[in-house]
Amino acid sequence: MLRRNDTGLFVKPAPAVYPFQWNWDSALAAIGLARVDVERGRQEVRGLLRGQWTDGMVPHIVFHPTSVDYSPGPELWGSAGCPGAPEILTSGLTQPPVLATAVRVLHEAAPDTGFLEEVLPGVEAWHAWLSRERDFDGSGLVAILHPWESADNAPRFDRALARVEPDGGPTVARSDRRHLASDERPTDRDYTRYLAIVEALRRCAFRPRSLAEAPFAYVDLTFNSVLAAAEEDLAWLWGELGDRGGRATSAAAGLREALAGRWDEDAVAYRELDLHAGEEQVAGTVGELMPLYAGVPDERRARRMFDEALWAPNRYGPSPEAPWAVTTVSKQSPDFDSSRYWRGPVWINVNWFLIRGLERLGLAAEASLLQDLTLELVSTSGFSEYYHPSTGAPLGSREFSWSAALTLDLIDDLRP
Ligand code: 9WN
Repeated sequence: MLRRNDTGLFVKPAPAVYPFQWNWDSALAAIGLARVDVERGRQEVRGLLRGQWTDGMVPHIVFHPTSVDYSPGPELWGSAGCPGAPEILTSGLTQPPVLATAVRVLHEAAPDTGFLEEVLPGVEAWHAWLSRERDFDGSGLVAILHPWESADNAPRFDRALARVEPDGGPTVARSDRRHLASDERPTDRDYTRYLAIVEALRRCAFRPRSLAEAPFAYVDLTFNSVLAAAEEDLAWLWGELGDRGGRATSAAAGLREALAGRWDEDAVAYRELDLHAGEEQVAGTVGELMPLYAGVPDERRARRMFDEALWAPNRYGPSPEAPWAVTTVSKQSPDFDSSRYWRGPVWINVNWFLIRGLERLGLAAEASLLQDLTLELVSTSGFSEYYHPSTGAPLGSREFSWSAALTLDLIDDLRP
């Protein structure tokens, strides 16, 4: 299936809906490719870095020249008119930085210091850009400036998004509508605001000097946890080249400490922050458990998070009515929706992050429970974009690359 989605230049996230190179999709694809074709995995990393801007940002979409019908496409971004953009057209946003982790997995599968010399400076520049450009409140945590920089349609963004003035954005056709059921996708109401944010950011060439130029700014814990783990992996990779990786090592420690400070004892979760509202919140989405992936809680706290949140039947865990876990939104939340995108369905990448987190924190039995359930889900319903938590039915696009790639990674653990 990954081979079918392979254009030769990059692996498409899905056959028709997402025909270009997306950032974290590619990194997650490379993690799976490390199990079957390391050189092809390295190509994925190289392809993504072709889209890097001179200031370090690795964009969320690289529009490799292919003749496909996708909207909103490169014209929405106008990257060619932005200082520091590469020749190849890209979006002006970024996505959770899984790339360093992918490079580490590739290197562990087949060490190649030449490849590290080639790609580490780019990864380093991206991470440095994130802390330089996106730490708006000096907390050590970075902000996303658009829901597309994380789990875009998650209810945790609703309030911040509602504040965005929907007028002024361009009107574009949505090609997703031609391929997917509309009740599994973001509404037009949300989409209009997504476009309005792009329009506002485009006015400053996607480099707001202050929050006043960014209509949406959110300290998302999925993004920050992925970054914390990636900084640690980057420091390890520099070590393979005999370098101390000083910036990455201290960034990883700083991020972990800042994430730890977001712990909410009553909610048994970590708090996120809508920077324009200035209020930390627990909104009942799985992102609040993601510091597990970065090894933030100690074993005792991680166990509590597992028992009282992640595996709790009334929150994210399996229940008689919804046996497939983990849900992306707590079942207690009024926003829980079994079919719509990031608003409840089960996603394989989320499960994979949590499995790897539980393992690193010493919760091997708990990690296995989630791993078994995840593998059962893909064997029952195939490699879909997401899944209905009650029926396990495939939702969104079929033949979704990261679902297949991460399955390859998970089944590799089962080899004797
Ligand atoms: C917009 C490609 C991407 C993923 C995102 C997911 C979705 C696009 C969309 O698809 O985003 O970038 O059309 O909604 O939310 O996580 O990287 O698979």
